[in-house]
Amino acid sequence: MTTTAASPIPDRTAREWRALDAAHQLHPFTNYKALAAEGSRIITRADGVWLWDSEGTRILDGMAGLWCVNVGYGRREMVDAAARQMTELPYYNQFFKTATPPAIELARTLADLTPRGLDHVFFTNSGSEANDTAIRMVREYWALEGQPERRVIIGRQNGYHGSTVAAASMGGMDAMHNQGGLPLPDFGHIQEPHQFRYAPNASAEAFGREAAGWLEEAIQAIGPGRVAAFIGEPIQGAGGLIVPPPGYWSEIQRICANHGVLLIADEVICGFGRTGHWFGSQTFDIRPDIMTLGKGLSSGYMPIAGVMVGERVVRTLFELGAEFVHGFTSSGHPTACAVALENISILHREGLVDRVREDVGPYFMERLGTLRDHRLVGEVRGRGLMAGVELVRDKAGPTFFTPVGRVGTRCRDHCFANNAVIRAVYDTMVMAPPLIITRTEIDTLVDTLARALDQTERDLPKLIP
Ligand code: PXG
Repeated sequence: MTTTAASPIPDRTAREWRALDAAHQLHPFTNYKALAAEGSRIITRADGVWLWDSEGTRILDGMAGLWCVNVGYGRREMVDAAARQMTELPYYNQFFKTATPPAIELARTLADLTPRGLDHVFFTNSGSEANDTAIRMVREYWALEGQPERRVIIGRQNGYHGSTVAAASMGGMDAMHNQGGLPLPDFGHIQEPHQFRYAPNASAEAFGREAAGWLEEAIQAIGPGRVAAFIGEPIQGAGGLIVPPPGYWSEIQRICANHGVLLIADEVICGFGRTGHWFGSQTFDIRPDIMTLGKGLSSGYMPIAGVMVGERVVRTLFELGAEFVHGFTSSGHPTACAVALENISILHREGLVDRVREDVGPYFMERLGTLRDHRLVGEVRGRGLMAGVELVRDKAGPTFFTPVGRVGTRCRDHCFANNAVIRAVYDTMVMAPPLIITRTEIDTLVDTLARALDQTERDLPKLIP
């Protein structure tokens, strides 16, 4: 096959792109008036851990896109996998008793890769859809089991499970609940296990037991006969990089088992090596009934996500179920599946997961640890290649900043101005670089954050009255 067509994307100046963007796009999670006034930064290309903008500036991507570009940018093998599959069969669906080889092969691969007992997958296009699917599936499970009143799903404050109406209800983001009348009925939330905020001076073990106990209290308050499932990210990402204290997950597991409540692990961020194992569930020894995947499944090269479903639910769906009336046009999209397969094979071939656990992950945490002495830094926490640096007004106490988020946002802006993408969640600086990052690049990332912290400290009198 020969390709002769010119690129459908014309050459435009940065100014033109910015003007057209403001004129025609509504961005996700964005204040439209503020963005239109400021203009967006136009990212034009990328390689490894580096991005380039339309001015030609090179930027270190400390967030792997949005926690997803695990194998890094510029992978020719991924392009070839997509081109091969698009040439052979660019699209076909999996409705009406049809299937395609890439989807079947990816399903088999995921069954091997994920913890034992999770042997079936339902493909979706996004993490939000995966979580939405999980909601429908657990409620169908309980209906088939003759307990249709078991509908409530318990999540956590500042948990993030996506932006569809149901996934946002299951998440615990107040700002999202405040728009559009969320949460929907039959969702509950418990506090997240954020020790530094809720019990900084307690022992980690005692706090772990206390925080898991909030689930027991919620189940009792709702009524055990009404609770369908509990969902949690092994490490909460978008909610501020909350690493659970020791013993937390084993206690959660015990409480769920005790009440027959299904346990859903949202691995959309933690999956595919981020925490130094293939899945966060392995890092914390969680044995979920259902696991949702996304992001790193294709390293963001194609939109694809999915729900891994364990034996308990699968048996009921097979034996008692009629039709599961749910699915998307692109569930199991062949090109996305081919790219995901190549992505997994790169992770294997290059030993990237082991590298996170044994080499760059510990190095990253060690280098970030040097920031603990900075006047603004209250806590440094993380695992593998995901980390948070929480800023405080005063280390004693600690005393947090009010208003929340202003100092973090300023620090984030300084990071950007110094050409590193680092996120601020409230006043926690959050990083999740591509898994291929080198030690030298980690040094650059941490040095950039250190410089931004100094600049932010100098701004404090203007920021905080
Ligand atoms: N679960 C988790 C744990 C996530 O982090 C989703 C589900 C939803 O996935 P989709 O593919 O529908 O976006 C996510 C997404 C941020 C940020 O600013 C995080 C996400 C998405 C956008 C921004 O940290 N996580």
